[in-house]
Amino acid sequence: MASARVVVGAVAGAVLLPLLAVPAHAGSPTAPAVDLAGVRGVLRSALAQGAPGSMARIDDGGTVYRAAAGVADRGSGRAMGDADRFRIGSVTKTFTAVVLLQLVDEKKLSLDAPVNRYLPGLLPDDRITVRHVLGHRSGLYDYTNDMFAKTVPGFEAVRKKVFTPRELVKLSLGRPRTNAPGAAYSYSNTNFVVAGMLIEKLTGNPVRTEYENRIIQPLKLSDTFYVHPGTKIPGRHARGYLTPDQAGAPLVDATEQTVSWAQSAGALISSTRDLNTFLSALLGGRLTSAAQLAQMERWLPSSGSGQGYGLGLRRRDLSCGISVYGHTGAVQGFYTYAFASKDGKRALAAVANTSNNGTVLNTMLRTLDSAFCGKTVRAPRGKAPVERHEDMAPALTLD
Ligand code: REX
Repeated sequence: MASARVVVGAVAGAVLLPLLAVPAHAGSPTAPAVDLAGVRGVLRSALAQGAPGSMARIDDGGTVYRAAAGVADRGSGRAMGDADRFRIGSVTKTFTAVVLLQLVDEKKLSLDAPVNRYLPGLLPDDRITVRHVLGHRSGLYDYTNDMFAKTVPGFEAVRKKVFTPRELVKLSLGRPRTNAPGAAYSYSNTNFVVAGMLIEKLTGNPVRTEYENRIIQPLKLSDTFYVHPGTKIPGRHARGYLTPDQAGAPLVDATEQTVSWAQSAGALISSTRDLNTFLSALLGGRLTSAAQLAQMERWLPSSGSGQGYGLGLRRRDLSCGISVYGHTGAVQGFYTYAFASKDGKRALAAVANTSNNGTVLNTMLRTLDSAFCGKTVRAPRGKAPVERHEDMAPALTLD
């Protein structure tokens, strides 16, 4: 077993603390070395662009790289620490998909069966399958588009609200569907609310119990919680600051909220360590059968070039040609990137404690290049990328 070496590269405000140790690369011998200085530079840029704080952790074989910048709490001025918990937003979708794929392994669910087989009458179209829902190809409208059209008033209107999943689905069904079942990728939180309803119907338990029994406890994710409809983040955590739409308006502390508007689409709380453990376990084949992991990794094109979506799992093709697998998250006050290499041996989780700030979001994306491409971020001209998985699944695009 590889010995664990810890590398701390903490940045408080713009002041660099000294590195305590310089790691040798501990992952696959062919993988580029982690560029921790690059990660720290990205975290500092996010601060300059309006994030109060930012942090990242890379787990590479037995080696841990940590970096943090700025503050976790603007009130007290407490520095961001890489162990601070935070809201992971849509990275929750990967947890939800794993639970459902485990249920497929247990023969309790069929990916190509209509959702209505398990939840009779829920959806207005019997052609919408479980697979369509998990791949954002159902055509179910994303009710959050309307909910958060005005960022701060939209948030304050739901901050303390408790929805039933059926109420959220009803909001979606009040709008036309975006595409015929299976015909196109169209990102929608509605899909993963439906996924949560499937979990509850098939197991007879709340999603919280299933996350705990199937993922949190087996992987010993001691920073990971589903507290819905509770509003607080347990233990030491970063506060999250929502950026208003009006330039120059003060940030809104959004830390406390039910996240009931997202539930199984985005309400989990976690840490960078736990997210790395989770993705390494998933991609390392330790959470589902190989067959179900392969289903999660049947990529179809999603929005934006160099990206694919499987089942609750995103693929991003980096500038050096390496592809990474995981999810992004955006809930009020927090942006998250959680991605791992194909074999799960290297994982990165990076967070900024602000949201509704596209500049910060784009900047934080660059932590992926530093973590997985090292200093070499461009594939040589004319050379094919080293790793690509554009595994079209024709059966999924029937309409
Ligand atoms: C909600 C609005 C965005 C946030 C959303 N979040 O759909 C889900 C998520 C749960 O994490 N999605 C990410 C708000 C992107 C993903 O799947 O990768 N924005 C904010 C507004 C805009 O209110 N008017 O930025 O905090």
